[in-house]
Amino acid sequence: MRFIHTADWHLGRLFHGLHLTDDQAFVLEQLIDLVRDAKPDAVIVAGDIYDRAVPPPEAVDLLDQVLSRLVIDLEVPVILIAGNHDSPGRLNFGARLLAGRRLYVTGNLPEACKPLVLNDAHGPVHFYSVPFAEPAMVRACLKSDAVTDPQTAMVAILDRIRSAHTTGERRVLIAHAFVAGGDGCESERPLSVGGAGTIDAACFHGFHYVALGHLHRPQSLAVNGDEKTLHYSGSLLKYSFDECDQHKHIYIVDMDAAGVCTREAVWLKPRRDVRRIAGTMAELLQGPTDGFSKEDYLEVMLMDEGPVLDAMGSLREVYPHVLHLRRPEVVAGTTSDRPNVRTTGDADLFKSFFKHVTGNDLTPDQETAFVATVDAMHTAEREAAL
Ligand SMILES: [Mn+2]
Repeated sequence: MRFIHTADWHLGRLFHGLHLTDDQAFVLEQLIDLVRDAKPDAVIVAGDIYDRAVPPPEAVDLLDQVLSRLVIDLEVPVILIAGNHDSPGRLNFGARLLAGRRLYVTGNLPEACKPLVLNDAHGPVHFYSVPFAEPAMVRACLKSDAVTDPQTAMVAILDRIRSAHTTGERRVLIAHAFVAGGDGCESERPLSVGGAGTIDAACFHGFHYVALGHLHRPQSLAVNGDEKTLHYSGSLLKYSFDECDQHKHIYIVDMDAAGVCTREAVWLKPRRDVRRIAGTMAELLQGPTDGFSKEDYLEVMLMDEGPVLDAMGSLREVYPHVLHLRRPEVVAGTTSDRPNVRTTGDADLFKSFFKHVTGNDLTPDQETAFVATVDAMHTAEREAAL
């Protein structure tokens, strides 16, 4: 049995105000090529299909196209579950109809978690879809007072799966959860208010492969000392600047007759990389020195010590996709040679600003003109207030 494990597509995501749909389409095109070449028996997307409950039409259209090409053109079954960003009810639309074409969608948590059974030369493999659900939802759905938090909710769901299906079949679990010990990043939305909302990895015993979504960094965690079964594929793209050093990929998983899985990580090349760069304006405006593309999405740490006029505008002439500007704390804060804006008069503040911007001292004539202008403004303000 061969399947592809991916998660956290977040279709429709905005990145610093920018729509990422074209970037998402770019890597999903590579996924389709990969499916055509690797010929998996199924493709799993472990939640956060969309970035929000009501996604923009462009995101819905992209998902429609990708799924149609995988399921209809390439005839590969696709298994989707809802993540915490998805609307369970909206994602669930048409689930029974779509299952007839081998697109298996689980938005709402089902009362009875029946497996999807796919066969290979060695027999059946059971795929269990556990969409993200709030503990209160799980408590109501399972009618179990023992469910009070994400941990007890997952335990209740998995106990039910294990008790209903005790035969020795090979089994894969698909879920969207924060497993304790996992390494998070800025683009994940917390799963619970107040608490960490994490689940012990030990809960996930008894499955040959646990295909997880939620954490955007690809990573594996040990289940009772076994490091071979529980994996996060990570998100489709880098969705925050603190992910700039990560490598995003998907897994091709091969399961043998005994259920033992081996994984191959395949990197999907992004249309534009997400990077952090640093330097003074003069250095940065000379262009990239380390061979990276000017077209990347950039967060720039500006190292100049004084004010810089229209830094974003100037940088974007060289790097069109600068999305965020930062200044080091020590520069933005209180360096000793900067005037204190609370105690320094207007004229002295302006002198200091003028010197930073032009490199020259204010001439006596210029200072006189500045003082006269400010006085006139103050006078006008006072008169207007009377
Ligand atoms: Mn996510």
